[in-house]
Amino acid sequence: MSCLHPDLSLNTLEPMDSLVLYNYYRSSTSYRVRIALHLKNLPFEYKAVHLLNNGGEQFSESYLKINPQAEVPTLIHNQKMIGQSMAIIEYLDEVFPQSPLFPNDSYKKAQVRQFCENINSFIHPVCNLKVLKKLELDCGYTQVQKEAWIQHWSGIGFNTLETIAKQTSGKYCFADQITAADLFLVPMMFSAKRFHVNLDKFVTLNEIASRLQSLEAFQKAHPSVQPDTPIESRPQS
Ligand SMILES: N[C@@H](CCC(=O)N[C@@H](CS)C(=O)NCC(=O)O)C(=O)O
Repeated sequence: MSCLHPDLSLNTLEPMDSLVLYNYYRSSTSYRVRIALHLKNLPFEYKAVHLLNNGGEQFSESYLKINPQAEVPTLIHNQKMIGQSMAIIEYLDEVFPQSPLFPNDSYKKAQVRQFCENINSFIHPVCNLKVLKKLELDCGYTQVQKEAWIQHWSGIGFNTLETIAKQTSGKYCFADQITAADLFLVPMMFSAKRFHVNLDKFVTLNEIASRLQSLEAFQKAHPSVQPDTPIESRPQS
């Protein structure tokens, strides 16, 4: 592991054909990309960006040159930098077509994107660290109030996902093919549980998630086993 220091130099970019992922162990958007990389069997260098240490390493001058939005993940492939997990996943899928993450059929592909966007544009943003910080600093929200906020918005979002998945799922979100929808679902459920969102009533989503979590790529990408996972968040032996 190379842990990112606020003074990270851009001169440390990797040689051609290497993949470098700037990410954080429990970031759900990072987790999505890690699953894609493992499903496609692509080795990558793990660069940890600690979202809390030193005021948040995502705000360091050197990281902002990589990702001006001050967010993880960022993928670097052949010195090309890509932010936004959806853009990264689509890029990986085009450049490394093994284990495709989107159906060929245009309508089915749109349905998978629709599912992903329900997470990417609706559930995830309201749970994001910077939104929670703002609620705390400007509105005096306590941890309990922040969780109530997340539970409210996530509840609406997961209801939509459950309704869709009831119609489209087989073993996974869309029939029996692992798609980007599955890569977005499992990390979002992981994050929701961190904030004590009760997901019990989403029976279809839970069944899909438990099938996915038994797969090696999902296990390797899990936040509990990353190089920067703190000891207290690792599995107890
Ligand atoms: N839509 C973006 C969201 C990225 C994002 O919000 N990442 C979070 C971690 S999950 C982050 O870096 N937050 C930093 C902050 O809020 O300061 C993506 O899919 O990549």
